[in-house]
Amino acid sequence: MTDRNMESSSSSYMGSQNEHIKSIIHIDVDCFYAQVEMIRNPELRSQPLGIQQKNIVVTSNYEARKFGIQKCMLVCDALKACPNLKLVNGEDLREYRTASSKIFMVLQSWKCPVEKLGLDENYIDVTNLVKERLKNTSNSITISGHIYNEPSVECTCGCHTRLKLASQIANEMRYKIYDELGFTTCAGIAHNKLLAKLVCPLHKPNDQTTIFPEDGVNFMSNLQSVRSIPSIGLKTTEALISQKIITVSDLQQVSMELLKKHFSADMAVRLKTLSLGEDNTPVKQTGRPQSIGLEDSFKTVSVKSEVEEKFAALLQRLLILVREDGRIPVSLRVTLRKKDVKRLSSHRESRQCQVSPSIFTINNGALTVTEAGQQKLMSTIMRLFTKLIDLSKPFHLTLVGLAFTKFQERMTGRSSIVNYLMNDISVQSVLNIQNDCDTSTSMDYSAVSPSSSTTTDLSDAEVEPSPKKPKKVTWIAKRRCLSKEEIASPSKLKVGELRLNSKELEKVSELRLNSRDRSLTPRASPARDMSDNSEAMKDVAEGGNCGDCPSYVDKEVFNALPEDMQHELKAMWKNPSNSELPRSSPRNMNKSKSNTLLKYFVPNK
Ligand code: DCP
Ligand code: MG
Ligand code: MG
Repeated sequence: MTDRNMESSSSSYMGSQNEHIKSIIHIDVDCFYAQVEMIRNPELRSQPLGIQQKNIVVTSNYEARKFGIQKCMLVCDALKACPNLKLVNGEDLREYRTASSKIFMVLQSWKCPVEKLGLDENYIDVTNLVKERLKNTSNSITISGHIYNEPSVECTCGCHTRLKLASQIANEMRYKIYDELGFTTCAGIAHNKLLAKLVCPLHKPNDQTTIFPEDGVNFMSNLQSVRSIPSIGLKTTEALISQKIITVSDLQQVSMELLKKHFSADMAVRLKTLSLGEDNTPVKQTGRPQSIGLEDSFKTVSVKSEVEEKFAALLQRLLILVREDGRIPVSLRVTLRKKDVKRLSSHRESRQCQVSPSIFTINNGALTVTEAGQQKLMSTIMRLFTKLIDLSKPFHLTLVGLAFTKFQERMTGRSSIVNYLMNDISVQSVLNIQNDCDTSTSMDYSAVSPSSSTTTDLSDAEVEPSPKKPKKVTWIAKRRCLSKEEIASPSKLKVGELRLNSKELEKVSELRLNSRDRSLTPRASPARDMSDNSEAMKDVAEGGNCGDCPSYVDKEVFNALPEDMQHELKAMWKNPSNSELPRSSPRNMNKSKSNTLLKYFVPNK
């Protein structure tokens, strides 16, 4: 490194207190697939074990690694190196996905942002937790695990203490994962994601390493290939190599001018800062996947019936994944990779469309699809397929893929307002999906109509107020405009049965406004938004404050209304002149403005 570069990088990591404010942990499971298999079958623990996918050993346990078995070794080579190698087929990823989710859940219990990276890695930003714990700690803090090269000069910003404390938290996390799930893991602890990930495997298996910021440059300079930097991919590596930038040390020393000649200015800066061990990307809390899909690749398929078989097999596997996920799919995407035999090239094409949530039913809490439902899905798939392929001409496919791309959350409570909201959301989302499909009359859009997208099968307590309109449509219509035409009989609206609460209703209004006004397809899970309403629910259940209500008012109905509506009504009752309604004569309400809330309180005849 040139003196100038060294100086600038040195000042950047020693100069500003904010530089090292974060405490990041990276956790990677040891020989992940192999551990899953060893936990399922403990007899495998004592023998060298390889996990096989097709003709490759994708990973092996540490016993096998003693024989030189490496990841992605050909099975034949692995067996040569270790004739006693026990091979387990690892092509079905379900158990690995389940284990991955469980590990993620354990890590979430610290209430810090957790970002999942692949199946066996997670970043955890423990910055705030460290700060909290520091407030309550007076003792000197010792490190847990290894330190990458204890630096002779200690940074003055306090990062050493914070990272030492983070190393103790990492140890707690690893212990809990082991204690609850049986997996050993490695951890890296640093002030940024880059260094945390890179030091994680330094003491494998089942151990952890902390690096202090001062050692970032030195650590990076020892990495042999620029490809070792996580965010540098194959193409960037090739571009760097073409400029004779091979090691990370080369990248540290190369001038910005040269980098900017071959990369965008942003990219050049990013490459340079990464090479110096700097990285300010945040740990982004991982949510649930936006799509769940599977693909199958093969040499060539040119017959429709074979394609159908492939899709049927994929669908079976996909339905298992969806059941594990628990959300209800509302959109399905079909992907094909077409081979152009003349040009010796291939390309991917996709089509997606709406699927009716009513295809999915809940049986003993588990998402299921009946035979008839599966047939419906298959005919949707094949219809999309024929949109992508002109069957009057020969075709050659090398891949088929299926994915569910939009979801509803499952309802948690009986008669939750979420049911109503969900339906509405699915209707909204269709509008976007329609743009993806190039047809306007297909059966896939049948779910567009509100009535066909009811989710009576999602809740055992949904009550239809009218055979013509699902209750939620009626209710939302009332909430929106309360016109006479739309509300044929307000008295029949049994609000109490909906067990609404103010928070839910506010959320509905907000969400509806958002989705309508901004034309958004709601991606965020509404059920998650509403999952913390137990307190408000309790308020409603314990019976509200209808003391001031006129006698004709159904208290149950009143208490079930959102607070703002309750206030509005009370104000009207207090001051009838404002509402143009006599407090004591409910019958006269029919003469009132069509949009008044008091219409809800016309007693049943
Ligand atoms: N994997 C895969 N194909 C690869 C690399 C890995 O299918 N080319 C799978 C198998 C691994 C899992 O991903 O078990 C996690 O990958 P890791 O690189 O973390 O490897 P391991 O966890 O197996 O081993 P280590 O102890 O080195 O982390
Ligand atoms: Mg691993
Ligand atoms: Mg890994």
